[in-house]
Amino acid sequence: MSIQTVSTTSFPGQRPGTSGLRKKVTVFQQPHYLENFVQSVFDTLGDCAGKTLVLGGDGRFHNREAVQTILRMAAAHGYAKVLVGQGGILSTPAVSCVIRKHGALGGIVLSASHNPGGADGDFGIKYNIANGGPAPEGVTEAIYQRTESIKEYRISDAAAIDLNRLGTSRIEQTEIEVIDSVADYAELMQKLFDFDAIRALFGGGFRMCFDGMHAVSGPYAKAILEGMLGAPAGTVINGVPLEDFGGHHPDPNPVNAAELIALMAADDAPDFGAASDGDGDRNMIVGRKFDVTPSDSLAVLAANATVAPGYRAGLKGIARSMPTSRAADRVAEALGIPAFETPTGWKFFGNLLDAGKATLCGEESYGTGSDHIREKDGLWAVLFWLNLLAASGKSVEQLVSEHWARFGRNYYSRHDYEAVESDAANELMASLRIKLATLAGQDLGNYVVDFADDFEYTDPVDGSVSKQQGIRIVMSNGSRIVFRLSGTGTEGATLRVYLERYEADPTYHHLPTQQALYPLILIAEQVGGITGWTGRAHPTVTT
Ligand code: VG1
Ligand code: CO
Repeated sequence: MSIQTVSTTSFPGQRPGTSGLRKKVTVFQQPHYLENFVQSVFDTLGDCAGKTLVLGGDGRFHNREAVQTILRMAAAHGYAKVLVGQGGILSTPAVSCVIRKHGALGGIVLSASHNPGGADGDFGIKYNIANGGPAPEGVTEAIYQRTESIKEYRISDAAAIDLNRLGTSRIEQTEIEVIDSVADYAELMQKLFDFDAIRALFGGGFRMCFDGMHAVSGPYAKAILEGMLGAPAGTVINGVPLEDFGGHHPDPNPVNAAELIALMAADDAPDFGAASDGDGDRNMIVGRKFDVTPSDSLAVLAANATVAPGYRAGLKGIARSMPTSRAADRVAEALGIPAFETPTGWKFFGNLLDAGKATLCGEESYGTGSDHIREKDGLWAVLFWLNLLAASGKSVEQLVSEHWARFGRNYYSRHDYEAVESDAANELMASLRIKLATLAGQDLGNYVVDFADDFEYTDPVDGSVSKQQGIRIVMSNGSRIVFRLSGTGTEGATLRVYLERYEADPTYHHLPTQQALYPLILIAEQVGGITGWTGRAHPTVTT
């Protein structure tokens, strides 16, 4: 076996988006495409000699081939060790956990998360740094610059490693250790939550359904829920990861997790339902005939955090992405702790968590997490809810309704217009930007605009500035409309319109969400000219 230097030319458009580089599988299958990006990562990192790399993916189509390629490239770059998940499988939160536990220099996650998989689906790659979190913008930008001028990459010509067998082997001088995909992660969860209380809950006949959506979290959920916590066999459905996720979007929202939603709406529904996404970092929480919005989930967990042993000392602060509802801010205020508002994408939470400024973080896109790792964490959120249900003896609906009664309710919905024409989407945003200066003080429907801007974030730890992170129109009563273009899609553009209305009065806490937001929906259409630009009368997905 020997190390080869291979000539290559750059591919356009290898700039990571909200969460890594995502393209069609067919794009990644082009010779040198993956190698160019990985070489650019290694070049950006500099000397990897003596260091450890963590490697794994969500098991989607092309995962195993990509793992073998990256192992041979890591060996050519002198890594002392690569920890790779068995079968090439590691969830995003597990990668973060393993990086931290083993003091690795970083890790590579192979996933396009909630995007569909299979030969015609999407593939993706993301680099995480030594704190276990997604590389910050400075690093992803440097990687991108490198991909633009790349001329060669280095790779060992060694034979493929057996990824199914646990244990150690070598490529060149590099030790390759195939690790149990679940063990380190499960050990961490045990430290954070009251497993005895949750075991007792299941022992008392509590019923749950966890929908793995044929994605990566199935094995984790089975090992922890059915294995360690004694939930009955069959609690986890769609628990075997498939290369095409059974043909579905592995995206845990009421539209894509329709099977779980239907189950939870039945008269004999289980007490608790949950689902996770392609790479295991998202979570959806469902009660009996009752869906919980991710923004509310964050707020409820924050308000009750001290029930879990890992959070008994209380929270240092709460961070949410800008489009996420402000329900969590009200909890932070009541607790007398700081609330942070960051751009979309988990990479913006890393500095706050490292600096001890925030303990819990969340995004409206079914992402919740804490300082236990540096990624959002689907199963963690599910275990947190289980801990809360066990400690309180209340139902999901009761917990959320009582939360609203105490803090008020932030009605919330996201309207997505998927695969619209990119130019039209950009023009819609540009035309909104032109209007920004004159919106403040204007009457829109029954609302008066308090302020309107293009969200800009200055990181309170390193001072880095991120501009144009979403257009927000904030009304004088706190209601908001936010317009943003997605940074994770692979086809055209996706326009996201986020709608939020605060309601203090419990008499009005049980309206249908779309009805409660209807006046804001009309204003969003009027101000944004959505139908005119996109040609769509309705969103493709409403969550
Ligand atoms: C979406 C979500 C964002 C999330 C990102 C990655 O990004 O809105 O909140 O962090 O996906 O999630 P965008 O740019 O498409 O709006 V995941 O589960 O793909 O790692
Ligand atoms: Co994900």
